[in-house]
Amino acid sequence: MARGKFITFEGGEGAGKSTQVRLLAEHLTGLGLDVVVTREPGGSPFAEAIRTVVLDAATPPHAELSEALLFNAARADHLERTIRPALEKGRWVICDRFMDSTRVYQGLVGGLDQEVLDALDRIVVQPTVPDLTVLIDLDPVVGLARVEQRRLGGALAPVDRYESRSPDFHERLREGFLRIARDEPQRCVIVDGFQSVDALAREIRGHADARLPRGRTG
Ligand code: T5A
Repeated sequence: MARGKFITFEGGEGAGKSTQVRLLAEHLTGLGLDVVVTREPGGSPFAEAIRTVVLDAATPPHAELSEALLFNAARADHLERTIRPALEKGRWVICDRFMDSTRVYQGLVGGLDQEVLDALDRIVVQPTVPDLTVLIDLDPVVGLARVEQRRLGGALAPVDRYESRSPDFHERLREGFLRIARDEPQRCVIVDGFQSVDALAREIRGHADARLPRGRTG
């Protein structure tokens, strides 16, 4: 059986990742594909337990290395229990955040050495590098306003440890994601998150259909 395709979504807080993950999954399911939607940190029972700990704003700040190890511990379990078995069965996996989030949050912005991150990627991720990564680029002021609006609208999600950081932190996140996507154009596409939900979904569908022909095996 042909291996399924692995698609990841990346971007800053409130960029619209979860919304677009859902819409792309609906599109691909409509085409007859067997689609698994998942997220990071999380996506398996152990990884979800780590998510609770690592995103809890009530605990004091962690050292960047501890965070990177925790995100990667969650990722290793997620890959082993959820992502790789699905791909091997020919299912398509769409993941809300993945390795680029660690590279940006803990690496480019957090200051952790690139060598450490490269080593963790080699140990944990390879050979399961995404076939396509969609970077939703958005002014962080707009993204954070959307998150706040959602909270005021009744979604009772607590503020996580990153949402409350300074505007400069979020601007550096944006630049970090753009740098990775520009350095790896064969894997990544950059889309403008300021469009309407529907226009953005159409653009992302176009990229997925063009870059990941359904007959092609992995
Ligand atoms: N993290 C994660 C690390 O530091 N290292 C790592 O290795 C990993 C994997 C995860 C946190 O963990 C950090 C990064 C993060 O801080 P999370 O709860 O998963 O935290 O948070 P986010 O991924 O940032 O998810 P959000 O839900 O905050 O944002 P999304 O998914 O980008 O946005 P979405 O789709 O939920 O939309 C937000 C709001 O905007 C509206 C939606 O309806 C929603 O209300 N919206 C739009 N409004 C107008 N126009 C559009 N085009 C819109 N699209 C969505």
